[in-house]
Amino acid sequence: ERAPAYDPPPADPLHVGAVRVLEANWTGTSTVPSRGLYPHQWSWDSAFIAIGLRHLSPLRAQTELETLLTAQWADGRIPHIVFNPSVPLDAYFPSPDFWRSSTAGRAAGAPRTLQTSGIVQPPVHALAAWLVHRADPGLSRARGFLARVYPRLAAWHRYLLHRRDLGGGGLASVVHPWEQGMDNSPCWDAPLARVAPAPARSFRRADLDHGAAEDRPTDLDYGRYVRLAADYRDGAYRDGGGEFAVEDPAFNALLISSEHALARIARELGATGTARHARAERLTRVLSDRLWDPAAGLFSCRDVRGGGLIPERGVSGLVPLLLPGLPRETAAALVATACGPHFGLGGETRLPPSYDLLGEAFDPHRYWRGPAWFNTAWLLERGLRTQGETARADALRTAFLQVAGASGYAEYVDPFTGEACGATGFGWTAALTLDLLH
Ligand code: 9WN
Repeated sequence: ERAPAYDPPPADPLHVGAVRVLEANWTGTSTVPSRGLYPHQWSWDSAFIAIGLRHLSPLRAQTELETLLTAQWADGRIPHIVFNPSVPLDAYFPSPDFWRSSTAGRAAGAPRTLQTSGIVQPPVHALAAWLVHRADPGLSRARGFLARVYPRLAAWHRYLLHRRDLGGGGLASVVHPWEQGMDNSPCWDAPLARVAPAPARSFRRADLDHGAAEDRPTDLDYGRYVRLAADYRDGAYRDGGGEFAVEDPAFNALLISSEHALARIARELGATGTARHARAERLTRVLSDRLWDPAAGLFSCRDVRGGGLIPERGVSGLVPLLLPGLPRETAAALVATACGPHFGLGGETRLPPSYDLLGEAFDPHRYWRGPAWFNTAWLLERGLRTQGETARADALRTAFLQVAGASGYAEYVDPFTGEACGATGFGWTAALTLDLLH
């Protein structure tokens, strides 16, 4: 007797390709953003990656976050890089011998045996932990996943809301452009201009071994990044004294969104979560009071050292769309700005650019000075949905999936053409593709 005819379901090449990237970038305990350019574990990358991995393997998604959290410092900070000791020192700059976390970070409670950086990245982690839990609550409960991560996430938020309230108004400040994650955004040009760059000959850029120089930050930018990081290290990573301090809308909106997620986690663990939701709502009002720029129709960065809002439109200013408690008229103004001439969503651009299309510094290929990035596109997609803008969210989702696949899961793309820039096979691009496919 012949076996019945059987056609396996056609495999979606977009799904298969994304899975392949995540397999290739998985090290056994976490996922690298890119094998060549970024061969260690990055903090906000891992949060976005876990959000996608949960559809593939909830266990691996939990592990991704738990691995990162084992590198948390005693003061609550989650370092922006956890170094893989088996990767050669010269594969990435700045390397562990620059940060010297286990010695210079001792007073701040850096781990003794792991090597990490000493700065942080945006707090996407509690949001990621909640979404990972929801993918398989049974497994999560059986492993005690939330019970183990909750105290660490709570300490992380405490660090940001207390030690990092450098402006004194209730929001967290970043003390280095790498902390906000959009490294060379024109929003940093004015506050960075005050920083004396470290001499170019005092360091060697490993990024240029992998990326085209015209797609990367400049040597002058790097000189300033190195100076700020070295000063922070030389001050034993104590908070408060640095030359650079900025309140950023995306960083704070992610903190607020994660605070809502932490409230849900607390509830799942048997508490009420009410105080955390209330704090998130209060922080949403503080964000509006301190960073809303009514004339520009978006949120701006506040230069805490220079005093005042920075008059540049970055995609970061649209990310507060994520917040359910945003006043109606603010949300409407943000949608209008996203879809207007500065960002061209649903019109001129395929995906939202990282910076104002009409801004003087706009450059469609240079890193965070214009190209579109998939993590911010994912955040805006979620934000539009939160605000009830379903048709716009659907259109952005479709564009995301098309451009991600066609670009080989690129790190970032030309916002008009979708042409790939930077690395391909990039972790969060693949992971967030999986998330939007589900
Ligand atoms: C510095 C890893 C990281 C991302 C950042 C992105 C880039 C590092 C670099 O790569 O920054 O942290 O060397 O340029 O700007 O958002 O987390 O993917």
